[in-house]
This record gives sequence, structure tokens and C-alpha cells, in this order.
Amino acid sequence: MGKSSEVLFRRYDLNPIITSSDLPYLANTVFNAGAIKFNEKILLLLRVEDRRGISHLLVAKSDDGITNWKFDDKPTFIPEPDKHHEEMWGVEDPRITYMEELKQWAVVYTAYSHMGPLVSLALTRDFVHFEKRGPIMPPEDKDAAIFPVRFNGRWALIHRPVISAPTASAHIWISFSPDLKHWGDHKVLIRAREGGWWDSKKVGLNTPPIKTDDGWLVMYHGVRETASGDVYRLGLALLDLEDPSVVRYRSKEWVLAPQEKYEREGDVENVIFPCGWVCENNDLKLYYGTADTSIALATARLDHVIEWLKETGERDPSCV
Ligand code: BMA
Repeated sequence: MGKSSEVLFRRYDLNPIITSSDLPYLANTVFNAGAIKFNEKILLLLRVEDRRGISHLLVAKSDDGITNWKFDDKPTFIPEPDKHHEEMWGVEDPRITYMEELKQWAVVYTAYSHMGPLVSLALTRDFVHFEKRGPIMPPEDKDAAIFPVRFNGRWALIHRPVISAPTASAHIWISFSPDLKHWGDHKVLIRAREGGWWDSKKVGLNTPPIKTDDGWLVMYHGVRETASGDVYRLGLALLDLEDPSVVRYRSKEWVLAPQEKYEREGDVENVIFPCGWVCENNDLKLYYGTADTSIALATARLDHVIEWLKETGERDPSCV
């Protein structure tokens, strides 16, 4: 196997797999999609930005997760500012988790308004009807996902609040709840590194945790500020199985960075941004938004990823 971070994830040759011209209606861009296996198909919950600049979510399904995407013919999950003021400027970046105990899917998304971005929760059984539970973290907070099981009786949520002073940085936090409504026991999980590091300006969760024998695997983005703007790259962390507030390993190097033209050029250049991945029989499919404009696919072998992370990753001393 490859021991290099460069070969862990392979881009699909015909990327991008979905662009706005594939959609059943006119829109500006399609990016940052949640991804799950649903009724023997791959289901993507796409973020679609309309031609006002407001985002909604759209379901797309495919048998192989690569080609022949079938889209709902109209927006699936829309902002409802009359009932939910926090959605006035759109709903964005969904992360999806199946909650066995509830027999429902939890969709955790960014609700955006003049109050700032915050974390909202919706539940669904079928991706047709959604029960909106409203905000679960106040602004400014985003990049959240929920774990599929309770830990000592409590649900756990990873999320990313932003601090304005003294550093204007943003770190990944974890919080706990007995009822999915009241959240507490807040703790920093993954800090932005400093100086020249690829993840020095801010970090945020990308993909919902995958349970492995070695821990909960998560992918996160690190942002570095450069003279020509921010660059979004992707790294990995493995959290303790019993206590997910403990980071067992964190990658030193990034595993994917903007490189191809479709990742470097678009509405927001030099951004790669997954919101979901699907793992079947050790095959990991990572769906990621590119340059806030299109959807691309990269694949990896789960065992290679875990092995690489354990061999080359660091324990984060600040988080234990
Ligand atoms: C982040 C999120 C993402 C977006 C990225 C780059 O803060 O809002 O939705 O892809 O910025 O614009």
C-alpha cells in the first residue's frame, strides 16, 4: 500500500460528476452535498445556490453513486423564513447521520440570516418530509454533524464556533445533549494549528463520523490565509470510540488539496469541501464541492486511510 498522503484519495477521472447544467431547473451552482446509502442507492443532498445567491437543498439519487443521477424536479428542502427567521438567507452544507434509536435520519445544516450562520437540525425518514427542529447552536457556528449513537446516555455533536478576538480563528468543538435540544459540556476537539501550517487560520468538520475498529474517523478542512486568498485543504482525525472528545490521531499532512482546474477555478477559488462520504466493503466514496461551483468524487480504501493515519498522525496534546 502507499504510505504517502498523495495517493490515499484518487480523483474520479471524469470529475466533476455534477454541475449546475445537470439540474432540472436554472441555478447558479451546486456544491457541498451530504451523502448516504439510501434504499440501495447513493443519495446526495446537494446544496444548490439559486440566482439570487440563496441556497436550498436538492435530492439526487444514483445506483452506482457516479453516473445517471436522478434529481427531484423541484427543490427538496427550502428555507422557510416565515417560520424560521434564521433561514432568511438560505440553508447550506447538510451533514446526514442515521439515528438507529430514532429510526430517522438527522440532517444537521447551516441556517443563514442577518443574525449570522448557525447550526439547525431536521429529522426525516424518507427525504421527502422533514421535521425542522430549529437551531441547536447559536451564531456564529457551522460545520456540524451528529454521532449516530449516544455516549453514556448523551448524543454528541461536532461543530465549529468562530471567535473574533484575539486571533479571529476557529476551532472544532464537541458538545453533548440528553435530548438533541439542550447542549452542554462543550469542549475543544481539534484546534487550528498556528503559523505556516495548512490548517492555521481555521478548521471545521466536513464529513460525519464513520465508526471503525480503531475509532471514529472524521475528515476536516483546514484553511490557510495566503497573499492571494484562503486555501481550503482536507485532513483526517480518529476519535476515541468510547469517548469521542478524545483525539487519538490527527493527520499532520493534508490528504487532498485544490489541484485540478475545477477545484482551483469557480465562484470561490481553491476550495474543496465535502459534506458526506459513503463506505461500503472498505471502499470509501468522498463527495466534495469544488470551488463552490460543482460536485466531484474521490475514492479511497478505508483500511489504507486508517493505517496511514495511525502511522503518520500525531496525538493532539492540547485536546487530551
Ligand atoms: C465555508 C463554508 C462553505 C464554503 C466555504 C468556501 O465557510 O461556508 O460552504 O464552501 O466557506 O466558500
